Amino acid sequence: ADWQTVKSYDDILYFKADGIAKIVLNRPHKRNAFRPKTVFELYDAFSNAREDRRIGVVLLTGAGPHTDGKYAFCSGGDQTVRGSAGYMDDSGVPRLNVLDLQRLIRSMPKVVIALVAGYAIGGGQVLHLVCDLTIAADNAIFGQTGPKVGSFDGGFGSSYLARVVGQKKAREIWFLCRQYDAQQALTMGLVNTVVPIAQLEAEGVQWATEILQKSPIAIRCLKSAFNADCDGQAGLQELAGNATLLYYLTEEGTEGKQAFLEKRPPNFRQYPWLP
Ligand code: 2NE
Repeated sequence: ADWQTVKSYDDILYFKADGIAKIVLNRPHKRNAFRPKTVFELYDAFSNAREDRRIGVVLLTGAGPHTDGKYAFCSGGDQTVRGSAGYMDDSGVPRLNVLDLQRLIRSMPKVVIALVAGYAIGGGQVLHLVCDLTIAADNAIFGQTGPKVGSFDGGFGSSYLARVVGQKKAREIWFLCRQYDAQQALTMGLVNTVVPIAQLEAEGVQWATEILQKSPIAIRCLKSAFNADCDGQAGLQELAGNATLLYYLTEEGTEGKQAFLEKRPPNFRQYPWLP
C-alpha cells in the first residue's frame, strides 16, 4: 500500500492508503506500552479515521522490532507512570483513558483489524481483543498479567474475552497469567489467522481490500448487531441508531420532516403497512 502520513504524533504513527487507515503504536523501547498521552493520540487518530468517509478499515499494529530484535503489539499500561489512582499524564492527572479507546474501537462503524507481532500482553491483549478481527504473526504471544502486577480489566477484558474464548479459558488466562503462542491463540478462537511475520501487513491489507468491496451499510449494521448481543442498552442504542439512519434514508421518513417544514399534515397514508 502507498501509505501517506496523516499527522505527526509523539507516541504513534498514523497513515492512510486507498480506503485503509494504519495506526501504529510507536514505543518499541517499552514493548509499545501506552501512557495517557499515547491513548489520547490513539483516540485522536481513530476519531479521524471514523470521520473520514473514504476509510472503511483501520489496521492497528505495533512498531518493531526494537533494537534487541523483539517485537511487540502492545504490553499494556506503562507501569513507570502508574500512580496511586491510575496512569499519570504530564499534568499529574491519573487516568484510565484506554477504556474510552476500547469503546471507540468497538462502536465505530468501520472494521478495525489488529495486526499482532510479538507481545500482546495486559491492556495490550485487551486492545487486540476489542478489535473486530485479529491477524497474528507466527511470533505473537498473548497473555494477561493483572493479578501479577496488581491490576485487572473486569470490563471487555474479562467479560468479552469469555464470549470469545469461553468461560473456562478466560478464567485460566486471568487466574494463571500464562503466555500463549499464536497457534494456541488460533485454537482458542482468540485470533482469526496466523501468518509468517514477513507477511503480516500484506495479509492485513488483503483482508481490508476484500472488506472494502462489500456494502458499507451492511458491514455497519452487522458490527452493531454483533455488539448488541454483548453490550446491553449501549449495544442496542448502536443498532437502533443504524435503524434510524436507514429510516431517514427512506421517502417515508423524509415525508414526516417535509410536512413539518411545509406546515402541513404528514401524508403517511401513501405508504404500505407491510406484512
Ligand atoms: C511484555 C513482556 C512480557 C516482554 O518481556 P521481555 O523480557 O521481552 O522484555 P522486558 O525486558 O520485560 O521489556 C523491555 C523493556 O520494556 C519495558 C521493560 O521495563 C523494559 O525496559 P528496560 O528495562 O529495557 O528499560 N516494558 C515492557 N512492558 C512495559 C510496561 N507495560 N510498562 C512499562 N515498561 C514496560 C514484559 O515486558 C512484560 O511483562 N511487561 C509488562 C506487562 C504488564 O504487566 N502490563 C501492564 C498490565 S495492566 C494493564 O495493562 C491495564 C489493566 O490491567 C487495566 C486497564 C488498563 C491497563
